[in-house]
Amino acid sequence: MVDTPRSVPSISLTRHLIEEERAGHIQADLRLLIEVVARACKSISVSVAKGALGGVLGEAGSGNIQGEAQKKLDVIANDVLLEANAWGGHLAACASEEMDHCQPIPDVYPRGAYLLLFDPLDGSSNIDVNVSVGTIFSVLRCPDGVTQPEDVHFLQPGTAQVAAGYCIYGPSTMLVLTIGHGTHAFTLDREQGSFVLTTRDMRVPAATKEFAINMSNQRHWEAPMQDYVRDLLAGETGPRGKNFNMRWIASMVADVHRILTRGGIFIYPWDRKDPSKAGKLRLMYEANPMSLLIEQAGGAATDGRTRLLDVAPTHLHQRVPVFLGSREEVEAATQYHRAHD
Ligand code: AHM
Ligand code: MG
Repeated sequence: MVDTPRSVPSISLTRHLIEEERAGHIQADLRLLIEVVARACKSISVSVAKGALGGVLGEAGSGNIQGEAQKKLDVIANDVLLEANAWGGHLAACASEEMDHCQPIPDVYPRGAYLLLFDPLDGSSNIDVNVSVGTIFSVLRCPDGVTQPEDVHFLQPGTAQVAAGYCIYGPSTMLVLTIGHGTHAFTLDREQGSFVLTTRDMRVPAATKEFAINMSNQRHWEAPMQDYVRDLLAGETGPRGKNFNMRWIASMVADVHRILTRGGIFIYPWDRKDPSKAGKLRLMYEANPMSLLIEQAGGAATDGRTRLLDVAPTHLHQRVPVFLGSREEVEAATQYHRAHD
């Protein structure tokens, strides 16, 4: 029989954030903003869980700015996040992977001090096959004196994020959050309707024998990437001296969650297929929030050459190569690229 300890009082997300406020790590308006995002994620979790019974599967019949077909749940999740965050008074504007431009908070509501960015439903290709998907979010400060926020005001490096996180809709729904003081995981208690702290201070092991990559793109990679993966696949008699295992869920949220839990390296590299030759993932909605979460858990994140959090964005929907996870492995992959330049 499994012994479930009940003596430790459970710490809700609300209590955790209040304790962080008392410790001087977060201001009250940011705390309330995070609570609103968490509430929106609970609502998205309900829609995702209904699946075919909720009539939420399949295509929406529309496309986003990157020319990708939107799923019904992409649109539903985007609307839930916009609606939940419109009236709280903590935000100046939202930007989403699913919208061409940022959306300022409507004039009928007070505007707050923050900018919120999100990928409302990451891993959309997995929605219809009942595999984990998620919501990724990032919070920036609205620059001082800006009353009418525009896209340009979001173009801040990842180091400027004041909070970042994701919610994974898997066998259980979990919120993983950082406000710059560690990365913490909360599990949704469906009976109570609240997120409960289940892992304080997640740590990514420094070394790993597991990598995550879509190998079908191999022929589109640049030379140092080809060399790096060739050496991983060579196993213990090759230059890396160990046997690597591979995992690829095709939901970044799920792959990063595995890495935060047991280590590994996640890679979406430079890719000749993409017109900007950057790869697939978006700097502002995916790479930056995930990089902050990983760094706060002791891991590393680069674009193959430089630290991702230092990249100065030039446009809202910019794509970047992504290498993140166990510190020693990210350094090894980055070294292959630097040595080649
Ligand atoms: P999405 O935000 O449109 O869902 O796309 C991002 C997803 C990531 O979650 C995942 O890592 C990647 O795309 C998978 O790409 P591919 O289908 O090329 O393997
Ligand atoms: Mg995505």
